[in-house]
Amino acid sequence: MRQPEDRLVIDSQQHEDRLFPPPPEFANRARIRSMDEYRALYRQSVEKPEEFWAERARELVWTKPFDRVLEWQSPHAQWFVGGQLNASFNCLDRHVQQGRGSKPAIVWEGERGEERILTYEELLAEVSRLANALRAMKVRTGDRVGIYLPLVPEAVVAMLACARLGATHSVVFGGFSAEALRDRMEDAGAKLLITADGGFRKGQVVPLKANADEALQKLPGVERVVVVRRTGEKVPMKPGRDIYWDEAVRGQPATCESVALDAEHALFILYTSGTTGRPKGVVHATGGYLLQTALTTRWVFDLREDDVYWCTADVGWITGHSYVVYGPLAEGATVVLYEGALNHPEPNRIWDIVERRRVSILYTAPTAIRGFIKAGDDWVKQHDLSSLRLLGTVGEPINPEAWMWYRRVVGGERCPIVDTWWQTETGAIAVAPLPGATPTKPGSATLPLPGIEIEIVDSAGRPVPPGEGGTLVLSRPWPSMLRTVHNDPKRYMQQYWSQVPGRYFTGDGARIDADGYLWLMGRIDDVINVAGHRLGTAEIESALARHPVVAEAAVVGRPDELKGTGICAFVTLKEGKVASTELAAELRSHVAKEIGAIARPDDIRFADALPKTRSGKIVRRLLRDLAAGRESQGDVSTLEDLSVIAALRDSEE
Ligand code: 7RM
Repeated sequence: MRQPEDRLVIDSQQHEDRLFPPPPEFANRARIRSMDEYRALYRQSVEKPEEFWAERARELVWTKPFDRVLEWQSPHAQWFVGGQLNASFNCLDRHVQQGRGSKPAIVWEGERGEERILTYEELLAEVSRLANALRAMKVRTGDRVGIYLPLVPEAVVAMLACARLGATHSVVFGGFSAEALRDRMEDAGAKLLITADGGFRKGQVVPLKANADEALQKLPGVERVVVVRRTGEKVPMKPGRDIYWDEAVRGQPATCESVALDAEHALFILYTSGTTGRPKGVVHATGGYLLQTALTTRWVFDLREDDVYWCTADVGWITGHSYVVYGPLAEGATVVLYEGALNHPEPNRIWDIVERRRVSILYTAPTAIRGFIKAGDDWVKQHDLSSLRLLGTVGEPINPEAWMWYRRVVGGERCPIVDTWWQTETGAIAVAPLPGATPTKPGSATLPLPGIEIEIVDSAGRPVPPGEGGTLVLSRPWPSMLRTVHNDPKRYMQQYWSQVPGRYFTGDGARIDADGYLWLMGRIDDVINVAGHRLGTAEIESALARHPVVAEAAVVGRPDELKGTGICAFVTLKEGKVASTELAAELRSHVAKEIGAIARPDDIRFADALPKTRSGKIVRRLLRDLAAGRESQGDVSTLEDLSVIAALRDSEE
């Protein structure tokens, strides 16, 4: 196991001693108001975990109460065994029945400025209509449904309609390619796909339907395709397979009884990159996931009835699942949904939305924050941001400079910042400050939330002393943990529970300081975090290797001012193929086409050979050093003579 010492560590994290206690005005009104309260809650959660979770789980609406809280046969957990509930009911009907029907659930804004507001009552009606339509198309409890949509209200409606029927949804981010979509739909065994004629992104049309058609060419298992009209462009519709959303729901009743599902029923599968070329289908279970996303939304965002809450993530990522859809809707929040790029048409689009919608809670990514810093403070200062009361970040470590800027320029030194650490696999936020209780340190995700136990271990799995770096592991099961890897239970075991036996392996390097605060230091596996999104280097390598001129490729991350990590690909060409700037450009587009634009390499560096160990493993550490050392791409048409390094390495071993 590689240790974090050979990873980039933001130096200033090491010496950060600024401490920001919660502002008293905030703490006085907060849901959790003091460290004493946090500690008491935490203690209860680890000393009597079953009581702790059971008490809170009873706040959800169960059609059948659970018999047992937890069945733990490491590494397999079952939560709320015997209980039945429905996530869509808990996110919608419950609030309508409690008299919040006319409260806005979704405040949507299109990139071109269009607006749609759906109250809880209206959202419930839309979800019910689609659920009825899906049922009419033979979608049954347990079937898988693919969702490949732009960030329009229909994306949320589609997820909740699936949840209503107990069809397991698998959302694929609209920025992914046809190939990526096909792989995921195939692995998930999807029966139906919900997509759109297109989407808008930075003024351009994203051809979602064309991608879907390409993906489905060799996927007869996907029997039906529902198409949202978004761009209004004419797209080919395959008779018998394709139907427009509006036609599918026409005449369908606006009520649809929700299906009572076992707590362990698979709510969704979400694919995430791992250390191999094949993404993993992370499976989440209904009861535990819903409970923990709801509770963490309440605790970490201190959510109140009158908040206007905006998490800028796309529903194609786990952050969108947990903190755009399930967590906030289970809590009855008003959620802002924005279709486009945060800096389109100008760098102030995000601040314009905050001002006009009176956003009170803003949750975004460090990469976005660094982009705003680069655009300049003036874009922010044009706007009245006094509605904001809380700021959050997620996706990657935030450098203290960016944290301080976020606090000062966006938060007016008035808003607490919650730096939230979690993963697709954890389902919900695991480590974060409680804004009314926890004093924050810029760059630290601070302390574990109730129910989460963290440890830092060395390569032998032994706990390290405070302050020392190691691997972050979670030491007990939690309700929203992943249940398995779809179609690959072995991988679930190997990837998460074998590296440190009995502990959940996060893949992150970290240290815990003398105050117990957690400092993340980046991935220690071959996963890179580009602009807050996880990419497997192996995935990019296989994409490159599929290009006819490529003999071999090795992909590493290197520091990038905006994206946190940039992608650098070392490529050796087949005999007789000649490196050139044009070829580099072609390879970059090739990867974007194979995976999606987020995976497009920043640098292509042609090499005559790749440095390898005797056993044939590419020495990535060397390549990382090389990639970090020379920032400029320079003339990519020349071959780098890496055979020397390769030879050097060989003689060392
Ligand atoms: C929510 C999400 C997970 C990986 C994780 C980390 C990194 C996420 C933080 C962070 C430092 C944070 N899910 N990460 N949040 N690193 N501080 N607050 O991003 O599955 O896509 O990625 O992201 O490396 O393992 S994810």
